Amino acid sequence: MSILHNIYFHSSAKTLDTLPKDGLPEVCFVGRSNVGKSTAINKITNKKKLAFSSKTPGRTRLINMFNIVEQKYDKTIGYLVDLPGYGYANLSNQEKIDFEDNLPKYVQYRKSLVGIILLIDMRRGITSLDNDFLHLVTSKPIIIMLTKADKLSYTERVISKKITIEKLMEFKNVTNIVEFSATKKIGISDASDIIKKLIIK
Ligand SMILES: Nc1nc2c(ncn2[C@@H]2O[C@H](COP(=O)(O)OP(=O)(O)OP(=O)(O)O)[C@@H](O)[C@H]2O)c(=O)[nH]1
Ligand SMILES: [Mg+2]
Repeated sequence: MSILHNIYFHSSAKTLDTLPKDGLPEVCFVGRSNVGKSTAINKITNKKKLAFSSKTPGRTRLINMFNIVEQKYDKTIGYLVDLPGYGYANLSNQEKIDFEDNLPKYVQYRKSLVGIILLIDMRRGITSLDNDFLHLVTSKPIIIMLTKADKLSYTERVISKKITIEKLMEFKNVTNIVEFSATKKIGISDASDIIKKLIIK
């Protein structure tokens, strides 16, 4: 069994000061609203409803932490973190302020953040918000997960991946690009291996 399967809901935070103390390594999932962050967490951890996903954008509103437990010693060894998506228009003003303030701070200053999974809808490619995000975070490893690969034909996937790779050349901290499909189970083990290596250094 993958160590990422032994995972539990730990806590939800609205603001950064209510997150658990900086400590054990954590890997977060970021990207546009509806891109598939919560779904990817469920697939990678082999759970149905660990993170809540939804057809409607804006499902995840809080910073949700899930703790990975090392079975032998029954000890938490790290966290996966599900974040609200960016680009969701229907947030209240306060939520917008909270999020626009929190996300940059979290990804730039959270010391225990050892890696960022940036999810990009393979049909859309890198959007301007994704581009802004990539320019913001230059000091942490970023893994690109190209989601909803099942919605494209083989040829479309090849083209989309090629364009994305070209656009990512300038970002030296992008370490991997993984095609992913929750429905067709593409890329789950590749993504899991990368995350495991980040958590267990
Ligand atoms: N076809 C297909 N649908 C997917 C895939 N991944 C996610 N979805 C669907 O996309 C929708 C959004 O998924 P979520 O996981 O809730 O997206 P999210 O990025 O967490 O969204 P927010 O919490 O709003 O930021 C749901 O209807 C999922 O079932 C995939 O790989 N293929
Ligand atoms: Mg979500």
